[in-house]
Amino acid sequence: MAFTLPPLPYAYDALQPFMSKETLEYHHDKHHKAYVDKGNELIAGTGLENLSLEEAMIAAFKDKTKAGLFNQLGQHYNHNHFWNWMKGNGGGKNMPGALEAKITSDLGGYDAFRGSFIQAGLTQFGSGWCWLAVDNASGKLEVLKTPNGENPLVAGKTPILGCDVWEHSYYIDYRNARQKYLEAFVDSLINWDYVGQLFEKGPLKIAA
Ligand code: MN3
Repeated sequence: MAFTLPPLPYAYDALQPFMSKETLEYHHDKHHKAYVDKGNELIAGTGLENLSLEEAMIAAFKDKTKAGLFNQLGQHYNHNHFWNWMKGNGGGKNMPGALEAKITSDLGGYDAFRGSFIQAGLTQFGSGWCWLAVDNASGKLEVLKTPNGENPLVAGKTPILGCDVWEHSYYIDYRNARQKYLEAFVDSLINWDYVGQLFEKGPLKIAA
């Protein structure tokens, strides 16, 4: 079953002024589409074609000869969620109560989360992502960063929020000011309802 590019869950201008229509047109229509197309091309003939996206991604991660495929599938997975991790009039502390309580108990509260999430994104050298994830073994929330197309699933953690810190995500709107982009993401864009839904679903354990 071929992977497909999902439509954006909102209008291209819905995240302005924090993320422009131009950024979303390039990022969704060109970059994400390229991951889907290249992923479909590279998965052909590997025997992984009939797995779910998550299963195929983990299998490709474990096979070092499939690093190219892994990065495409990882980026497809990451971007599928990334569009939903944002909304107009989002961000700030307006989140579901159970999630807020968990952030307080595991991370020391919203301000500590905000600081460490932005710091993780800022200190990811080169392209990658910063994350809020649940460790499947301990059940605790963690803030972490990953390079390129990687994500917390490959380390036995369930991502519930992620921010793309590849330059294509912010260069049109913020030029090289990654910190300003990360601050805008946290303060004005996070769709906490979607983060809360993933939190309530609990650990995602992929058999592979
Ligand atoms: Mn991207």
